[in-house]
Amino acid sequence: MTALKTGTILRGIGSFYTAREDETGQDWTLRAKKKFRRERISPLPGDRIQFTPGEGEEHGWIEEILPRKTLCLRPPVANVETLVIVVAPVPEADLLLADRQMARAVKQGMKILMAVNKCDLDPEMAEHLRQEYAGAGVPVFQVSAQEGIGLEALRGAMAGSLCCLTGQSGAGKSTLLNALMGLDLETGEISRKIARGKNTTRHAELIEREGLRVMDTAGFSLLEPEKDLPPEELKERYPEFAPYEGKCRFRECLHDREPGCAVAQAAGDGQINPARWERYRQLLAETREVWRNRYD
Ligand SMILES: Nc1nc2c(ncn2[C@@H]2O[C@H](COP(=O)(O)OP(=O)(O)O)[C@@H](O)[C@H]2O)c(=O)[nH]1
Ligand SMILES: [Mg+2]
Ligand SMILES: [Zn+2]
Repeated sequence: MTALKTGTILRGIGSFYTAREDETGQDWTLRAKKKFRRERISPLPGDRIQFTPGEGEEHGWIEEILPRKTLCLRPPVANVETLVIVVAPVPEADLLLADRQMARAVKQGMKILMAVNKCDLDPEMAEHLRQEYAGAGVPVFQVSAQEGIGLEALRGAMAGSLCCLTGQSGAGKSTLLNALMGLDLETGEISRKIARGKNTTRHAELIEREGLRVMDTAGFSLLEPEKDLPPEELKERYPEFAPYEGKCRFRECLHDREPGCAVAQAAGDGQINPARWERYRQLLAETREVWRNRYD
């Protein structure tokens, strides 16, 4: 009986997984024990596991999947610790989308960074967003993946944490990953081909390089519709509201436009960024709508 090893799953192709052993950094080919299928658990990239290594050319076995710290569903990946939201002047930044993703990440206890890419096209944008997100405690990095500007600072903030980049198509995520990690991912409209037999489905893969650990996902969205989010829980995902909790006239205040709302007041005074509050109200309206229709 070989001793169990611990490691992290980098990727899965069909029923085969590649995992990197903690102790040696060696990569192993593994399959999942049958019990996982019975338990309806699929090993995911990012999963921390215990495994029995195979001997020679034989594959080994995944024996245990350790508890997940976070779970993203589209595509499914485990244990992402830091969400890097990439926005750019072109295509025009959708901050409602950014806020929605941020709220999901806050819920899971992820750290959030914002990378404002293509600063060569608009040198003002990052400073503007820095003000907008200061209250939320989100660090904003001005970068140009193409011109190689600001990459060291962003790399420093990402180091040591399992990161995932998200953002609108065309914001420059692939270009940024290439620049940060010295990779050669395809950018632009051409989809990335995965040269493994017929399997050309886009997948997720944990890449460790240059001191960074990044979950490379083609078209990561994190946006599994949240059918079970009670409207009153949305506000808990806005760190800048926290100092005002309990200060509204009504205890059950949703910080929409209720009389005596301390958050609305703070947004009016500029203590809370008014644009963030307005977008919160849009997301609140959406959340209420989904909640009302949750049994449909
Ligand atoms: N001007 C400028 N263009 C960039 C920059 N970064 C990426 N791009 C371009 O933006 C387009 C989309 O980039 P891509 O990395 O494929 O975006 P993705 O869809 O988010 O992965 C490509 O044509 C890139 O060359 C940048 O810093 N400045
Ligand atoms: Mg891309
Ligand atoms: Zn209120």
